[in-house]
Amino acid sequence: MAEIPLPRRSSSALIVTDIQYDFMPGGALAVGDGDAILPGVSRLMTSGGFPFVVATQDWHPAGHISFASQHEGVSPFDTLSIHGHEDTAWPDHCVQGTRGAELCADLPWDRACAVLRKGMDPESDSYSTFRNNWDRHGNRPPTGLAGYLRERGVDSVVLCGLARDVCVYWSAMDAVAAGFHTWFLWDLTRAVVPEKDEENRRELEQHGVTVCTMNDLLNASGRES
Ligand code: VGL
Ligand code: ZN
Repeated sequence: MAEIPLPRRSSSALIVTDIQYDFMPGGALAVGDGDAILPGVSRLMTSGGFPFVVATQDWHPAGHISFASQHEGVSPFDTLSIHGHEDTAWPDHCVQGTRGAELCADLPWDRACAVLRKGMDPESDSYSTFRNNWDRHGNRPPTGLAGYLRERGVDSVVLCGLARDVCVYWSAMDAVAAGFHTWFLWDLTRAVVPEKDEENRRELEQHGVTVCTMNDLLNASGRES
């Protein structure tokens, strides 16, 4: 098997995506088996292998445009058009200030140098941690994370969290587009729609994302500092 190229220790950031109660079992937008990734994510956050750990937090105002409840006759997980782009209608989730929007207390958040909140524009969603979805002006405004990471000397990002096929997927695509070397820790993600796993994985790899596992990183002896 070909050797997997590894991120340089000194210039890589671990991005821990949307580990919030609403995405856990019993949450408003529960991702199947979402809690299974917590021990591994915790281990990586404390491994000392990443000089930068960034957390993201889905943080919607009540009545957010992505909620099915805001659209007549639309049910959660239906497809709808938002500002002319096909998107998914979600159950109400991660509403600012609610328990479901909190970061799960099981993880060592004291290790994070930044917590990036997203999805705050009432009229635009934000799956990716680098850019919002399409807004009413036809733009995908940047969140500023790419600049933050670059200013800190980061050239490589390693992604984990929820959901594999939504926020982690779009973060990986935008990370590559922004010029970062990008790793996707497949076993430290879970999907809303696992039936599309193979298709999504192929697309990620076609765009230049390296899909790997936590053990690929932990077992690697040759990870340059
Ligand atoms: C997410 C759907 C809606 C995610 C956020 O974190 O993957 N999915 N909002
Ligand atoms: Zn959301």
